[in-house]
Formats: sequence, structure tokens, C-alpha cells
Amino acid sequence: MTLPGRIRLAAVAVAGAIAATLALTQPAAAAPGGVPVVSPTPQQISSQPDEVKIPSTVVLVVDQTTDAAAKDLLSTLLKEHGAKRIITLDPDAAAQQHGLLLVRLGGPGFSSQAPSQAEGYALTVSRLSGILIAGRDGSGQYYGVQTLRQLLVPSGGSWAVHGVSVRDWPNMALRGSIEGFYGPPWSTEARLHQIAFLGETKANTYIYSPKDDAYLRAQWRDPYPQQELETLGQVVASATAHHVEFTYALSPGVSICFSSAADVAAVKAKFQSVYDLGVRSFSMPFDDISYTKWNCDGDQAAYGAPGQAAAGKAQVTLLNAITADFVKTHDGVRPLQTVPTEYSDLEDSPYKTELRENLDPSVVVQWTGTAVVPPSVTNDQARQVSTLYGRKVFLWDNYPVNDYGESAGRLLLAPYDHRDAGLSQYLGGIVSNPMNQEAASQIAEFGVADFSWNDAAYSAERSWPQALARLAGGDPEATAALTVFADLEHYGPSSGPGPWQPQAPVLAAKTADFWDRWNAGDHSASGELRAYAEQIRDAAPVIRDGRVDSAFVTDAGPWLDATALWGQAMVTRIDALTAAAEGDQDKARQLTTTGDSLVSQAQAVKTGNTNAWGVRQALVGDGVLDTFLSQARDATVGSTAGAA
Ligand code: 14T
Repeated sequence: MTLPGRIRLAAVAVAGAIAATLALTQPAAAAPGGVPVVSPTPQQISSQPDEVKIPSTVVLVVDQTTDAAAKDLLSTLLKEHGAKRIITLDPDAAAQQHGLLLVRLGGPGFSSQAPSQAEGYALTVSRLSGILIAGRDGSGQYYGVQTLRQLLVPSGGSWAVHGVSVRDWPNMALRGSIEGFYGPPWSTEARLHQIAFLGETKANTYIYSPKDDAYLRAQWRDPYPQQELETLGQVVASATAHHVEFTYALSPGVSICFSSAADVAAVKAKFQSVYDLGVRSFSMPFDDISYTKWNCDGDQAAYGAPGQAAAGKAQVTLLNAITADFVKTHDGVRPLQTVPTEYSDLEDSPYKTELRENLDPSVVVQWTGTAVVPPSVTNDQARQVSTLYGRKVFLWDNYPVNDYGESAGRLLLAPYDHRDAGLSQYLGGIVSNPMNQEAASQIAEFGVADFSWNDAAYSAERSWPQALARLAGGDPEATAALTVFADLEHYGPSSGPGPWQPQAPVLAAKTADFWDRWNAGDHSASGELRAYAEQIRDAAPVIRDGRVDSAFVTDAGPWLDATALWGQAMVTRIDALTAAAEGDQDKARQLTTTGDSLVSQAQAVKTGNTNAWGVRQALVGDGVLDTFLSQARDATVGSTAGAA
């Protein structure tokens, strides 16, 4: 039996609080006998008494409603977990089978429990009826298998699936990421890595919109060269196989003549060229352009003097025409998306009035939250913006993107946070705008996938350790090392006066506590802090020893190099302070010199040329770690001077 909504949420909150206390010592894992962690947090999940062992022969029951990608994933999982022979049968033939494990996968006809919501699924695992996945649609089936993947547990030398009953569906229709940053676009390899990640986290959207792909912006009219088209096709095919909608975003606003039939035809031709590759979702963003001047005289004649309302009219005319003459005339194409030129505020304007009153209601409108990189997104703001644009909006969330000045030199590894539960009432979806470093972005993106699936149950404290454990392949020691490292890359700059995520909160609390005790004469405090400094020093070698996702290790390279040096500097400073306190002034002086050299080496570690701001110092715990090192140095030198 499942718990009624309110009680279930309370139970989730308690579980979250417990998980948060354990987070630093244990990766995300089930309590003994409990249901393994499933992320995104399912709407309804309850433990059933018996686990189901995966035997060497499995009967896979499918029919014409079974989704091909879901079936492939399921077969692979079963084979990876002990099934040597898979017999595929239709339901009638399977009814004649006795004694073999039945694994049933199909559409809503497979179970009366299948939820009515799009992308929903029901999953039951019991000894009596075997394994049953019924999806509302193909994505639902695929997500049912993704949940099953997380329920596999080692059992007596082989594998079993934990007994469960799950009914699950997403709260938001669009979930995923938008490659929408300035600076070097991701490589094809990075895009494929991202798409696999999105499918795994039940995210269904990847928007292709890198600012520095000339064919999307400056040269939007030009057809792709054959080679580029083939590469894009590879990414599109991979997206389809992972139930991810590859959304192609063309930004003609920099030079388009709205009133030119040839330009409208050029937009359609460009869309057609990727439709032919299998793309079924399109966007036409008008962000980061000047909308108060025309690109041709014809627009002045058609829409009047340039200005906000005229720009709104011109954009609406084009978006509506593409909806009518492309989206609606092509099989299987999803509603057109756009980013309005006014994408980050809550003021009504002549421009927004045009969109609210005249934009085809099917067109999906994006919004970044207030101030481009918002410190938070509240229900109140989202309600306002949905009123302004006359529809649910699609959040373009500028986290963990690191292409702007204040983010230069940083990896942004803090959890996705400060988004109100309840946003699914006003938001049709969320896409994260990630970093130029694809794999490192997955820590924040994991939270976005979790939140957009089930905002009511989301807890940053619970989701973040799961994201880290996932990158560490579930290994506790590697997860602990990643946790120490991510604390040092926790700073989240916002467009407001201060950061929206504090730097190194764990280290900051430890150093503050240390000084309180040390200054009160408790010199034993140094032992604890030194142990944490060793964890900082040793995090990089642990992260690099093969257990953590190799793409993450590559992305984080310079920051890992710097972290090892900063950690060694911290150990050295603490030893110097201790030596001085014990009256060994020679040792204190010597260690101070060594510490100075380590700090210089750490400060000299540079990022690659990975964003528009070029090569920078790879920042690690800045404002916290470096501050502690100077304070420790001052305290050491002060006491050696006094003793001299
Ligand atoms: F379209 C948007 F929703 C958006 O966020 N556009 C850009 C985006 O590509 C970029 O990655 C992001 C973070 O830097 O911010 C937007 O770009 C800006 C925003 C500004 F306020 C560039 C300069 C600005 F002054």
C-alpha cells in the first residue's frame, strides 16, 4: 500500500534529514533492508517483502507496444547482472511458461497501475508476479527500466532486484540541459556523454544552442557542410536512443530581415536540414540581440519605427509563421520554443504585451529567472512571469554555467538549490545551462533532473551526495574525496551583490571552529583540522585512481592539481603553527618557508583555455582556504617573533 501524499512527503523529509547527517561519511545508499536510493525521487515507491533473483534464464515478455530503446536497455541490464539466456515471448506464449522468471515490459495495457501522466510508469517486483514495467508511453517504459537499474542489489554471489511497487511520473514536461553558453562548444564526445547522462536521470531534453557555433548565429543562413551534418546526425541518433529530445535552436536575430520571404525560407531550409537527420524539436531564440534596430529597411515599412512593441510584432509574426508552415506541417514535431529578448525580468512592457496577446499559444517561452543568474527562483516570480507571457514558462537556468566574468577560473560544483517546491505549477520545464566542462556539470544537472521530476520531494542535501556518489561509481572512499573537493568548488556567483552559493562551507565551519578553540588555548584542535587538510591533500590522487568518471577527472584536471598543493600547504601551515606553539622556533620558521613556496605553486596552477575569459588561476576554496593559510602564517610568525 502506498502512503497518502502528505504523509509520504513527511517520510521523505525525514529520510532526507537522516541522509544529510550521513552524507559526509557514507555515499547515497540504502539502509540495510531498505529500498535502494532511486533518483529522481519517485512519486510513489514502497518496499515489498521479497527480492527477485536474476536467474540464468529469463523470459522477456513484450508486444507491439514495447519500446525498442527500453527493451534494449532492459536486455543489457539483465545480461550484465547474471542472465545468460533471454527468451523473448509475447504475452500469450508467456502464459504457457511455468517456473521461469517473467520480465514484462510494455504499454499501459500491461498494468492497471500505469499512471495516466505522460512519461509515467508502474513497476512492480515481487516473487509472485516477477518483474513488470508498464509505461504510459515509450519514455515511461524507458524510465521504468532506469528505475529497475537502481534497484539491482548483489545477492549471494549473483544479483537480485529489490522488491518494490512504484508508480511514478514527472511533474514538469521538459527536463534537461541547454548547451547555451559562450566559449568553446562541447566536443561530440562530450555531447554523447551528456546525452547518456540525461537518459539515465530521466531528463528528456538537450537543447543545442552553443553561442560559438557560427552556423546557429552569425552564419545562420548557411547550410551545414556535409561533415558537420554527419556529426550532428550522430548526436541526434544517440539522443533518440536515450529518449532525449534533441532540440535544435537557430538564432537568426543577429541579422534577420523579418519581412523578407527569402529569410523566412532560409529558417525553414535550415530546420529541414536537421529534420532530415531525425530532429523533431526546434527553438528560435532571440536572446542577446539588439531589438531596437532593424536589420533591413523592409522591416521599418512592415512593422514601423524600431522599438520594443515593433520587435515583439516582428518576432511573433516569424514564430507564428514557422509554427504554421513548418512545425504543424511536419510529422512528429514538438511545439516550437523561443527565448524572448526580455528573458530575465518581471516588468510588463510593450514587447511582452505583443507576445502575451499574439504569440501562438503552443509556442514555449523560456525565462532565466531574475537577473540572468538568479540567487533563487520563487513561486511568486514564476507565477508573475507565467502571467506576463500568458503560459507556463520554461526555465533556462543559468547554473552551473561558468562563462561570465565572476565565474572565470571556477568549477561550479555546489548543489542545485534555492528553487521553490511548487514551481511545477508555473514552469513547464527546466533546462540547466552548464559549464564549458560537460562532465563536471553533471553534479548540478543531477539536481536539476531530480527537481524538475519531483519538485515537491526535492532536497539539495539529499540529492547532492547522490550526484557525487554516482560520479564515483558508488565507491564510498572516492565519494568522500569528491565531497571534500566539491566543497572547495562550491562558490556560486550571482548577478546580485553576493554569491548565491557560499564558498567551501564545510571548510569554513571547520576553520572557524578551529580558531575558536585554538585561541581559547585548546591546542588539541589542530589534530582534527590537520586530518581534514590531509583529506584535501589526498583528494586528487583518490579521485584520479580510476573509480571516478574519467571525463570528470579530465574536466577537473587543473583544479585537482591545485587542490593537492593547497592541501599540502594547509598541512604545512598547521604543522608550523603547532611547532611554534611547542616552542620549536627553527622548525616553525622552516615550515613557514615551505608553506610559502607551496602557496606560490598552488596559485600558479592555471585553467585551460576553456572559456571566453581565457587562461585563469584555477580557483580552489578561495576566500576560505587562502584566508586560513594567511591567518595561520600570521599566528605562527607572531609567536616566533615574540619568542625571539
Ligand atoms: F538567453 C538566455 F536565456 C541567456 O541566459 N543568455 C546568455 C547565455 O548564453 C549565457 O551563457 C548566460 C550566462 O553568462 O547569460 C546570457 O548572456 C549574457 C547575459 C548578460 F546579462 C551575456 C551578457 C550579459 F550581460
